[in-house]
Amino acid sequence: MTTRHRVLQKGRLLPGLAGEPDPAAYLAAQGHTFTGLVTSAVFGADAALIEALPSLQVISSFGVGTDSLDLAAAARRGIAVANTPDVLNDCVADLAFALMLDVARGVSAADRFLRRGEWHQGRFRLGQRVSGRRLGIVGLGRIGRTIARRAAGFDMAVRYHSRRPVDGVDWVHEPSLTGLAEWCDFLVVIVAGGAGTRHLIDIRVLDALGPEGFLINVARGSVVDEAALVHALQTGRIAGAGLDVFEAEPNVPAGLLGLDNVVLLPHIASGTAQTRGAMADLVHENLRAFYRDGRVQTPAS
Ligand code: NAP
Ligand code: 8YV
Repeated sequence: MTTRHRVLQKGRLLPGLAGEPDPAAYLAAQGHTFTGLVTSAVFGADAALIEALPSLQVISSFGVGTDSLDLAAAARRGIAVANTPDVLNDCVADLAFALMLDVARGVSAADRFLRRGEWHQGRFRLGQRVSGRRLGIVGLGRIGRTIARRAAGFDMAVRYHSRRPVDGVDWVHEPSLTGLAEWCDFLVVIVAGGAGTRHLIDIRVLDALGPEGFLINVARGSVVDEAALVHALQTGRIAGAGLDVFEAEPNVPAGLLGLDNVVLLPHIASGTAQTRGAMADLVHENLRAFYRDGRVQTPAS
């Protein structure tokens, strides 16, 4: 006999909880009927939602970041939690390089210059070289290592900072984050978000990066002290920034919008048809594995 499972989608992957006119009333009436929850790194699953689903057994999240999932609340109830690691490494790493090249060479700024007709009045300003420069990576996890491998193709010297040196890699571990920022030309942030990394990139790190250094953030907005960053960019304390993520998405500080030394993207690092398709497949596979074997394929930790 086959068992039917009811799976609630937190966000609008297909019509889901977000499409309900009164989500709270819907959960009060129907919450007990769901054994699974599909959500995403952006939509998350907080303790209140988990509590509103008393029969919940499995959460399958679209995305690798777990900062928006209350893992402790899920663990207390013995709920299995899955995310989608690895399948997005390449596209996130590609976008880190897109931001590096764009902000240093002024790709978006030059495009705006041309469209404004300013080429008729003179040449676009000189950019900064990317290849052959120094790349500092904050967080040498799955995506950080993929970024480091890409750097070989650009003849870049690579060092990284994480709480512990990573076994089996040749890149130099820098135990001090400000030391890494002082050393590098491009500081790429790709650590996990959440309380443990909140404002890891603060004014001290930005000052260590200095007026010739570029900050790239493809991790989480919470990792960077955004007010300090805006000030550093406005006053030339760093050269520029490429940002895919912000502290209060989709709100972007007004102070950034008028600056030509920043490239601003709406959280698109994993956003290719191929990668989002692979992430969706893994969300589905995690649910199937759980309902079939009682275990998800890629548990979130
Ligand atoms: P991962 O394999 O878990 O790597 C995370 C790295 O962060 C680890 O190397 C860890 O090393 C380091 N880290 C954690 N806390 C740290 C701290 N306090 N100081 C320094 N390093 C710290 O994760 P991943 O798959 O590479 O993904 C990384 C993050 O990227 C995700 O959590 C997500 O938030 C973000 N992301 C963003 C997008 C986007 O669309 N922009 C897409 C995918 C992922 P130690 O534990 O040794 O310190
Ligand atoms: C996605 C992400 O943008 O994987 C993550 O942690 O932030 C991104 O891949 C997100 O999951 C899509 O909702």
